Amino acid sequence: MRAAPTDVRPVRVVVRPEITAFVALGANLGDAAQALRDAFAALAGVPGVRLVKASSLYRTAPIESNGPDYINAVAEIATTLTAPELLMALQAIEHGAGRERPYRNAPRTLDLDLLLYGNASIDSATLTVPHPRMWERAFVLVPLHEIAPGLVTTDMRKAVSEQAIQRV
Ligand code: A4P
Ligand code: MG
Repeated sequence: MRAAPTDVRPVRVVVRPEITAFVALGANLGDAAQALRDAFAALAGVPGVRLVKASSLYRTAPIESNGPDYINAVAEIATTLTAPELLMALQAIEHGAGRERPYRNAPRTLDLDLLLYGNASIDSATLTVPHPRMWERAFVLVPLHEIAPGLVTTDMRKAVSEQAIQRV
């Protein structure tokens, strides 16, 4: 008979609840549509992230930016990551897609912005959630409405109806 173990300590396993979050995807350099498809796959591959819904891809005119038209989309995810951990994961995916930041709103190979993280309000040096400009932009509101219609009212969509956007 084996001796009973004398030094067994309880292990505390912390299971974090899943939070629903929304991520905006945008690109206007190189093969932007392919960059967004790859980004959806990369998001789905992040440990602690589950891709719940992917919007269609949309071709959009640059807003306060220059260069070619953008391709934009929105993802709904369920995640056990904290918001800062999620931001780091998004930035790692951007980096992997060759993102450079020569100046503000410069054309980009891939931009991933955290729009909403549960119902959290975050205002730190590196992260503002909800994303402060999301409600002014058709390139966010139209794909967000496609996958989460309850979050975007008709009035919100009317307010951005002058901005050119077309489903790819
Ligand atoms: N940061 C703070 N809050 C967040 C957040 N919620 N999500 C900080 C992501 N990042 C956040 O971001 C700069 C810093 O913002 C990060 O270091 C992070 O700590 P960035 O990605 O380097 O720069 P950015 O994306 O150029 O800045 P920003 O302010 O997010 O730009 P906007 O206002 O989102 O505008 N027109 C079309 N048609 N489609 C577009 O996708 N995008 C922009 C970018 C402009 N015009 C566009 C589009
Ligand atoms: Mg960004």
